[in-house]
Amino acid sequence: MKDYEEGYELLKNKLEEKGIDIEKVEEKLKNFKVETPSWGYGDSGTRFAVFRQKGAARNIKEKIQDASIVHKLTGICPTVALHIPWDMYDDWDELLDYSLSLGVRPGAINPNLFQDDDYKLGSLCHPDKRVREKAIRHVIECIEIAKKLGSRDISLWLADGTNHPGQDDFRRRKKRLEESLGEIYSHLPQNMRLLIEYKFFEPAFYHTDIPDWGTALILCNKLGEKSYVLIDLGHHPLGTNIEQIVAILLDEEKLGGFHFNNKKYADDDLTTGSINPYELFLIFNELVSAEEDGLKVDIAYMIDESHNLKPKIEEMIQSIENIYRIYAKALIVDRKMLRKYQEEKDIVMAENTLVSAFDTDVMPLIYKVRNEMGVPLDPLKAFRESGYMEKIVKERS
Ligand code: PSV
Ligand code: MN
Repeated sequence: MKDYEEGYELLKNKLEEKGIDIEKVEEKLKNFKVETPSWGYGDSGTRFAVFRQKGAARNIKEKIQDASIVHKLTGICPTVALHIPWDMYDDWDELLDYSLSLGVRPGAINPNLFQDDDYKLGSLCHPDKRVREKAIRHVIECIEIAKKLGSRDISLWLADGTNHPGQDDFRRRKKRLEESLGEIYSHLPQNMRLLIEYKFFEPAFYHTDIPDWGTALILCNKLGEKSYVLIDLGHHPLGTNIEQIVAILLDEEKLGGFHFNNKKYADDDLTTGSINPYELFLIFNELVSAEEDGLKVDIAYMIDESHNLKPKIEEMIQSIENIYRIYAKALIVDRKMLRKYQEEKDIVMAENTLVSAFDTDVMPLIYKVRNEMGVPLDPLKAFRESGYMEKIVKERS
């Protein structure tokens, strides 16, 4: 008998007593996928300094190698998001073959509209047509790359905004943005999606052109059915009820993507679930509930973190562990009882229904699923024992 089997039987009985279909839960866990970001494997820093790590990936192939080891050990990360031009490559067919040979493939393509001198006053909202056209051309180039790689999503985040009142005109910028996005959208093939990410401040300090989900939704609705809002967990003012935003966008069938991370103060990109795991649970609770209510939920789950203190691959595995465990907790919420308590206006028991799922140790369930998927029960331990880190430190020194 394996160590977790007794715990699994107990949990199974408990869930079955509540009428929860454990096989369905296991199936969902097996099908869950989360994308890791290429920029999470290379050296990065704060605004003040870059702290280099021994063994950090130096180019796109090494980033893909690292992403593939993460997938091998977790079984749920088969794609890696690319950032252009950071991950520019001269032969995309070759890069695709290389990824596939390692068991992963490129995922969302992220255009970079913030790192060029021309973008000092904005990209798609810039006052000058020349700069807007350059930014549009870059996104169209990303669409072409996505086509070659078989990627479905273009994930767009803009640094556009102003630092000073009066610097530019809000409504004019909005019109420019709509026009630029319209041009980009007209180049998007039928089977691709444009994900629009919002962020309330930074790098612009006075105003940001896409500051919130409402603005992103207005833009998506104007563009059409191939565009969706992307929620980055770090992009809200403190105290924002993110799970409510999730619920509203799900109900509008306009939520297309997620960037997981956690924040303490601003867009800190901390380990997902490390600061407020209960918030992450409440977010997953909305996602699971919408799916069970039959809403169309087609969401690209992605991690958006780039760490410079923790070892990068270990940190990625740690984030994935938190995401998976908390997702499993949301899958075992007793939804029938929750609805019943809500209808009876029994606020205490309704809340306790959520807390009880959150407090449940779901690890035996996860171990069972991992065992059946043929991946290590403890991916972090397996990574530390694999010798991979020592190998890349030597190879990449
Ligand atoms: C910057 O805030 C950011 O984290 C955005 O969320 C993007 O998704 C990511 O960087 C990559 O450009
Ligand atoms: Mn993001």
